[in-house]
Amino acid sequence: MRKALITGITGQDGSYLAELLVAKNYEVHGIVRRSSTTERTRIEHLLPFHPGGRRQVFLHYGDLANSGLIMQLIAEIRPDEVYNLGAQSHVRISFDVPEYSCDIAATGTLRVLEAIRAAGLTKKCRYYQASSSEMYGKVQEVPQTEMTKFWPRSPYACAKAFAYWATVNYRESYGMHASNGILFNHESPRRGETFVTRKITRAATRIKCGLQSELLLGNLDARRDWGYAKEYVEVMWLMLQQEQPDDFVVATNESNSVRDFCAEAFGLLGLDWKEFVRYDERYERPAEVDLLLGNPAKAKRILGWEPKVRFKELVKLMIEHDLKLAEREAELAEFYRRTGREDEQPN
Ligand code: NAP
Ligand code: G4F
Repeated sequence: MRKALITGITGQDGSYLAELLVAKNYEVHGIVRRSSTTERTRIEHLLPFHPGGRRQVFLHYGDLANSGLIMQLIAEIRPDEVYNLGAQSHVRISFDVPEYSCDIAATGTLRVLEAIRAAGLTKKCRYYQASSSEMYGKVQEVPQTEMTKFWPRSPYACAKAFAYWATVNYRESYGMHASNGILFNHESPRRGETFVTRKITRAATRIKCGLQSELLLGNLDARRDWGYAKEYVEVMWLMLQQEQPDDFVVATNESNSVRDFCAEAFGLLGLDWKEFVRYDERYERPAEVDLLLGNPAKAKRILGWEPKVRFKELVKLMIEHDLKLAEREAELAEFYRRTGREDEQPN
């Protein structure tokens, strides 16, 4: 049984990747942070205590800020594959907490790479780095490929550029099988609710169910290459199965604006987005990434991977999921209203 270690296992991508590796019969280890709630909604169904869960998934307390623990865990687990997905991954928030964002995404990456080296695993352990299209920032060519120059526009993107080059450096210096997946935006019903796509699908469906009256957004002109997260984690695994480590753009080669996303999402519910969306400058960023469009030709040629779920289908699957969620919320709110117990309604 091959062993994989995932940092960021509780996140959107970590949860899909854990599912994929469990299905491939890996022993999956994940690093989790202590928090005041023990809810791990995205991965609960995979844990041993869950009916139908597996004894294949093991969680360990740790933090990418804590090099001693990272070293200890990697030395103990001796994984065949490490997927480094942990990060403060919100670009807007990285302007508020720049030092922390860089500590986790940049130095955290170095901590993991060093831990693999210190454990004497450079020849045994394969490494995947969650690099980001945000590194292209003020884009120097359209579409972006593996050869396009980076021009990062946020503390998050600067940190990811460092992590990208650290990964290349460990490959070149120590012969490690270390690869970068330069993933363009990928979304799903598991996407965090403050990223723009999920913010829109949650709001549109809650508005449809009478739970919310408006949606506050920042820049509607920004264009992103949005794909489906569940498909994107397959590439992470494929990259580590290659004989040679390498870096790959993972994208759909289709770009839409935030405005397009609003129109599609509200339209699916029979609503006109212009009636509900209001501008709020708090959601603007000090420096914006205006346009991302990725060319995944190399991933297709070498890994045989290409995206299947396109923009409209992605919006639809997120809307369908969030509509069920909003309908349940509306039923619950109605129950508490009917029974005169509004104050007791759980958050
Ligand atoms: P996400 O949902 O925000 O998940 C981030 C994960 O990192 C969570 O499990 C989080 O744990 C963990 N984490 C945060 N700080 C940590 C720390 N100090 N120590 C250990 N773990 C920590 O992000 P995602 O969308 O799944 O993305 C996964 C990775 O791909 C990230 O590195 C992201 O930057 C990168 N990426 C994402 C996209 C995208 O479009 N989704 C595109 C390109 C690259 P908690 O649950 O405890 O917060
Ligand atoms: O959904 P977003 O917050 O994603 P962003 O900044 O592109 O970052 C995501 O994708 C990256 C890959 O390129 C990842 F590396 C990163 O970890 C993350 O997963 O914002 C998308 C666009 C931006 O241009 C933003 O200015 O939407 C615009 N936007 C407009 N109003 C908004 C809002 N973004 C958010 N989060 N909230 C708004 O109200």
